[in-house]
Amino acid sequence: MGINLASIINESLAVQSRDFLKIVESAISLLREECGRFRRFTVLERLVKLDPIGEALVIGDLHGDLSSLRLILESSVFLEKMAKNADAVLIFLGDYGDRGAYSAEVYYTVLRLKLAFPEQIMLLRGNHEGPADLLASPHDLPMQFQLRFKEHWRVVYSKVRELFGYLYNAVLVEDCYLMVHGGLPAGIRSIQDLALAHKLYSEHQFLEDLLWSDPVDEVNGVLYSPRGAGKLFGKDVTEEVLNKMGVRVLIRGHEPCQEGFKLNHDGKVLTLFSRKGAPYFNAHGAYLRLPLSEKIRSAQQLLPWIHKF
Ligand SMILES: [Mn+2]
Repeated sequence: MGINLASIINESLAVQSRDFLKIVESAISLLREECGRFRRFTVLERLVKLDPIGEALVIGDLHGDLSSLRLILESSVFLEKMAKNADAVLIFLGDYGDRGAYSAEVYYTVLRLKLAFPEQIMLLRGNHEGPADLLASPHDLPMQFQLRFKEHWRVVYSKVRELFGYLYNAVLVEDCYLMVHGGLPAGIRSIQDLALAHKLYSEHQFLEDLLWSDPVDEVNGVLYSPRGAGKLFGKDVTEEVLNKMGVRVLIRGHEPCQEGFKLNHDGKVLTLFSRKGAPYFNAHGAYLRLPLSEKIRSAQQLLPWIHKF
């Protein structure tokens, strides 16, 4: 028995506030209880430590682009693989809503999938899912919900805002990868800091940097970010943080790329952007099919597993 993506997407297009709310509430309960050891991963606060076994499909920013989400899941035939194989996991790098017209539908579809495959899906937190004083702007989710759910939009929106607090700060695959939405905080001390970034939030900028920062080449240290939050971080920061976390490559989303992906810091950083269309002008979106047991030393070696569309 598999899962029918087409019918979930049809549900997402027709869903009314009551059923939407139920899905968000169920996802919150699930994520709230998600701690300790699962079949293929360990959850430590808001960090997932994923076993280096099997395969991961990694999807970057979606920003309300339901048709790219559909295309990725259909062309990869990955849900079918997940139904047959518990070692197949699906990782979203965050930024599900805002910008694109189908934010509610993307949230609905992603959360329905999480509920269908609780132990095979990891949902990272993006800067569009940040805490109240660190939320991306323009944040048009409330407007989209007003159009979509009419007088019920406030209760739906506040439940989705509650959900944001349960999304993950990072996914770590020992010896190989760190996955976050934005970037690396200079000065982060330990894996514990990654796991607790949302709670250390008032004392440290770790969460802000994880959600907002961008890598820049030919620079050392950190620079002011034109985004107004997070920083631009250099190769030395990447090397230091990756060493401290015991991994080789950072996989992150957050930045639109013309080809759907890009490399920085001599192959230590891979960016994936998985949506197309206005207001961005990237020619392609991309996703990654990651063989988790391969001992990858550089993102250059991941190029054969990147799929452009
Ligand atoms: Mn972002």
